[in-house]
Amino acid sequence: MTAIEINMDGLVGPTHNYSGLSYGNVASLGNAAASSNPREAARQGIAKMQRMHELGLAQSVLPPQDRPHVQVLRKLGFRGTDAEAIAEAARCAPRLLAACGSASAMWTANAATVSPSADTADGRVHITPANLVNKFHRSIEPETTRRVLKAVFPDGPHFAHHDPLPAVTQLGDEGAANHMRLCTGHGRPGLEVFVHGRDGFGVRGTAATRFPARQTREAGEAIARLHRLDPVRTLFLKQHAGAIDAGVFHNDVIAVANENALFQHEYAFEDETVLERALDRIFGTGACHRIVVPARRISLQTAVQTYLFNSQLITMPSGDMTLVVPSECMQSAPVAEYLEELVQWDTPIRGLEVMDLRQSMRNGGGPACLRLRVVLTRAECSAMRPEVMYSDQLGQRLLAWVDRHYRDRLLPAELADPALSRESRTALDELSTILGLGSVYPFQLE
Ligand code: SUG
Repeated sequence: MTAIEINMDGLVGPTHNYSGLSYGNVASLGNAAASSNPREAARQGIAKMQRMHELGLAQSVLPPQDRPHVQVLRKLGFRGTDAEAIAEAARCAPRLLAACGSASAMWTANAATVSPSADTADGRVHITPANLVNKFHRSIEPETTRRVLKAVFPDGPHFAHHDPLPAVTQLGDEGAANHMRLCTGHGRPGLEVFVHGRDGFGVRGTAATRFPARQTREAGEAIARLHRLDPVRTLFLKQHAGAIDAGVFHNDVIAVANENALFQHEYAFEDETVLERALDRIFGTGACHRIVVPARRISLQTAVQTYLFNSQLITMPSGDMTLVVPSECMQSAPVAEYLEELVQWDTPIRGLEVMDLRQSMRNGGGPACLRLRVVLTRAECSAMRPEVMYSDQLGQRLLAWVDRHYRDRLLPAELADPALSRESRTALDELSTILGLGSVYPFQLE
């Protein structure tokens, strides 16, 4: 069966700000309290979508979520009108307001895990929104994510939607950021690799001591069962503890796979041999290209600073692969030199694209964080909501929409401004019509 990969990028939301909410994410901590520019952030994201579209790739858009999340503030005891609940939270619990105000849903690599129909026993695309329990500000995303994904991919003969896993730390799930798929063509059965930082139950845990490991082995195992994956073509790999302590809070900060290529750091995984053996067994020796960057060329610290491995690895219409890197990579001499050599070597990676995503990068979100990959056959493509597919025309509409509704400066303290919530809701109401999604936000459903 032939199939294509669609990159679904999250639009940056109107409350994009730097609140230092993600312990273990070096950029988020380092930029805490800095001033952000939501308009520029959204424009940078749209520029990436436009470039992918120009390169001939299938690109689509996922909407931001409504923030501050007033319904969650109410669950935490803040009362009165929306403006009163926000004002009370700002006064007595500003950290809770910051968490409820984060635009973190833009990193759609964490929205869900998606298994293509070629890998599942019932021949449907299986989708499980991530519970994101490790960080409170992210744990409030799955409900709306689920509604949006159901609006885009209607439940039925083509798509199977699952509930997020139970929201407990033993089943911590961060979605596709810890999921890789290797295959010899998007439409052929692949090897699905679930990467975890720790065991949820039992004593094995993780050896990482500085930063928390977000994803558990049990979460990956549950998703593999729900998605009805073939156990022979499913692998559970443990992250290298040293990488987590260096700030690799998701596997996609240290490895990226596309079709038969895997680009990774030497210290991405605890045990390389199990991966090597699985690739040889399933695809035949040498069919998959594993490009392993040694620490003596690029240290873990430089990998985290530049987000080299949070690049998107894409197959171009020509069949060659291109690495879409954040501009920070070109500002680091060892990384820029490595990339210059890489495209000359005999690997599938032949081209480079450099993206300026600095607004998102300052919160630890690079090119790969901003997109959820969905592999679909032609029939599955026709069953999805067409309005979310990116086109030049949609890009122009989105830019005009951003310019109309977004601020060009935001400090975390300004999340207390009740006007921000009103502006955001007006913008999102309009966007849900542009994207043909119907009512997906709590404020539209009340
Ligand atoms: O979960 N940052 C996000 C970045 C997610 C990146 N995604 C992937 N690697 N796939 C996180 O840590 C920071 C928000 C703040 O501090 O205001 C934040 O949530």
